[in-house]
Amino acid sequence: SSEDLKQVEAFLDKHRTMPNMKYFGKAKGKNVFVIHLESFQQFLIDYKVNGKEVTPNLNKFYANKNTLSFDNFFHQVGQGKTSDAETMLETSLFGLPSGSVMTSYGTNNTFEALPALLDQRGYTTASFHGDVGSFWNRDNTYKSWGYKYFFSEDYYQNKTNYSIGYGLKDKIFMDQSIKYIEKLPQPFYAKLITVTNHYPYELDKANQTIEKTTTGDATVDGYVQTAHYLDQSFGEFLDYLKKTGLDKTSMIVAYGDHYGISNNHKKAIADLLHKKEVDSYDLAMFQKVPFMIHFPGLKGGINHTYGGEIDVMPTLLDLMGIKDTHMIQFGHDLLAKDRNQTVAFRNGDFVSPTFSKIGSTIYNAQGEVVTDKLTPEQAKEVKEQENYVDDELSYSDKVVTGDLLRFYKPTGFKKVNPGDFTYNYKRA
Ligand code: GP9
Ligand code: MN
Repeated sequence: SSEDLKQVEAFLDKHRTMPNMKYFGKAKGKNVFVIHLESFQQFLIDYKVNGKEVTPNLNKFYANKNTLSFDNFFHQVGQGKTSDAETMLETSLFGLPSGSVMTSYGTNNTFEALPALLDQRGYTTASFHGDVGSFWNRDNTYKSWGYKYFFSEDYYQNKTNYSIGYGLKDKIFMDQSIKYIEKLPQPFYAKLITVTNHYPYELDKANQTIEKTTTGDATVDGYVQTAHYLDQSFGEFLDYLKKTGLDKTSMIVAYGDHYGISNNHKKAIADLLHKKEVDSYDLAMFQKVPFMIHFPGLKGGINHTYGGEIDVMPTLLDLMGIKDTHMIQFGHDLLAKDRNQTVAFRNGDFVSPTFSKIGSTIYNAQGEVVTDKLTPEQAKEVKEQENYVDDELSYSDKVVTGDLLRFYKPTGFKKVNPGDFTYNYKRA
């Protein structure tokens, strides 16, 4: 009911942050590229196999003086995997405790999503993906989110060896996306979802241009090869942006959607990290994924704030100079100075620069178990973190399962009519 929405708003109002004026509006009017790096974990940045960099292009991008890179940024997905990442990034709502928001609620719920907000401010919005359009119910969800265009598998030429696993190989996908990108009226918001670096990390011989790791875990050892291939496709795409000058007029955002190596592979993970063994805290830290923002003139560097996917939309809105003081968003601008750095995982665990909770165990910032050693003030701090995490997850769930944005009437926001979209346009 609208009463429930009021409760949610009261909770959100208690935790609102102020935008950082050093960054607010700095990307106003620019095109936006969001590059979804499938299953890409932070540990791959600067990682080497036999002395060879796995991701040289992303490493360079990460360290570029005009790139803001976050090294304590966590994925927060649940069962909805990619779809949870997309939901958090573009609506600042969490995925659900089980299932997928996009699959179960994407078709009929009301959203205040990033594509719609941008559409209403004159951007052309488009999503690109080399898999069938119905995967994760994207074709319907994107209409509810206000995407003007969705270029899925059918819009790409597919020949023998063009696809592997879930869809078009990343280099071919990136390359063929260009002809559509070139037709988008500017400014545009374009999201490109890669897929080759996806479990079980298969790749044709010709594209295997780095050696596998040698943990002996067959499902893990191919990961660096597909990551290397993804990195090359990213490098080629950046070359295209440079060649056309689009790099000058665009903000480029790149992020990893979730882990590629699950916690079922502890021994292999320890091997990869050159450790004897890994504990639950190490595994929590292993959930870091890259989040990078780049545009000319941006004051770059490595930012150590703790955050996650839920925080992307408010961060981007602030950079684009779009006021979001009344929006129903569960994240907070990563550049805000007064933000709460407690990062919720979907199961209620959390990490933060002070304390982390995994299962019923509390860890300090050094990763030591301190469950029974907390001072009363520390115990109080942890309790507050726990409450905050429980509240934000359950309020977000209420918004989704109760379709509470039906009752939401912000000034200046027009509700999306999914019927306005067809995604049946001419193939190039
Ligand atoms: C397929 C894709 C994979 O279209 O985006 O999703 P995932 O398995 O990573 O959730
Ligand atoms: Mn994924």
